[in-house]
Amino acid sequence: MPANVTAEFAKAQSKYLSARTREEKIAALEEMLATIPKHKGTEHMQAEIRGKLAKLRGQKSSKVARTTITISKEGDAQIVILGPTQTGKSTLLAQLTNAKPKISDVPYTTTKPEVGVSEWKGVKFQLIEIPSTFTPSMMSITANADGIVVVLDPRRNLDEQRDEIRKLFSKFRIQKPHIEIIGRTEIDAEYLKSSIWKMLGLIRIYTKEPGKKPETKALVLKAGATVKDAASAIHKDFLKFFKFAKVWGSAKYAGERVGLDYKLKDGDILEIHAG
Ligand SMILES: Nc1nc2c(ncn2[C@@H]2O[C@H](COP(=O)(O)OP(=O)(O)OP(=O)(O)O)[C@@H](O)[C@H]2O)c(=O)[nH]1
Ligand SMILES: [Mg+2]
Repeated sequence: MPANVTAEFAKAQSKYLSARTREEKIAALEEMLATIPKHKGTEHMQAEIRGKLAKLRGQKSSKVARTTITISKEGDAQIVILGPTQTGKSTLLAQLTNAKPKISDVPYTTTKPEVGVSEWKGVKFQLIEIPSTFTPSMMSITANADGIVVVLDPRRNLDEQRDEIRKLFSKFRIQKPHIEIIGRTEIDAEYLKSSIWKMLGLIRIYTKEPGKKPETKALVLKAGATVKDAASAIHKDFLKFFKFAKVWGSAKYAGERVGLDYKLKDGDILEIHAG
């Protein structure tokens, strides 16, 4: 750096060094260019600043691509945990999954997505805590998820926080099933997992073979699915050679015989007879 720069230039340069977003960097570089003493000794540096500016400006068209992050799905559903900072999101993630996120009383402790998997009644949810800075890339994870758990702070006005979340969702065009919970309180894990499941609009079907116990791993289908949907999801031959099925749970009586059109309910046990 040339020794004879002005205080204004030095200030602009320090702004550039601490700039995080593309916009902040551009603004700081423009300021540097405006304040740099224009003489032979700074020509090289002026060119360097112009080069950086051109590069940053040129990135505009690819902005969408660069701000999208995808976390590959694991299990039956991908759920994002978000909310204002210090609401107990990491604590919740650690309570529900195998993840070991950093938990502390320092605001914005979580700075990258924290991922864990939770198993419940034969289904698996992938839970992702995103940082409360809500950057476009983090919000792109939310836009790709199957559902959202919004965690609010009991120490602050709840309606104010709901309003912030509503604005956030509208800014990033997030239209996903979501539930709200109040963080930093004792939350029953069973209750929470069943609420997450209900939010998703999916059903768990436990298939069984005649004379055997039901499978522990659930077959996951969309709400409203029929025996036909279940049969074709298991194996195409099941549908082809279908004779009848027996249902426990939603059926009028345990093990009632039903046909392909029978509408299954969450938690049903299903035995298909084919041959
Ligand atoms: N008393 C009490 N404290 C809690 C509870 N849950 C979280 N905390 C405390 O609240 C602080 C923040 O918890 P985190 O789980 O890190 O909160 P977070 O929402 O992930 O915070 P950031 O990642 O910083 O946004 C920590 O000091 C926790 O120990 C709770 O149920 N009861
Ligand atoms: Mg956290």
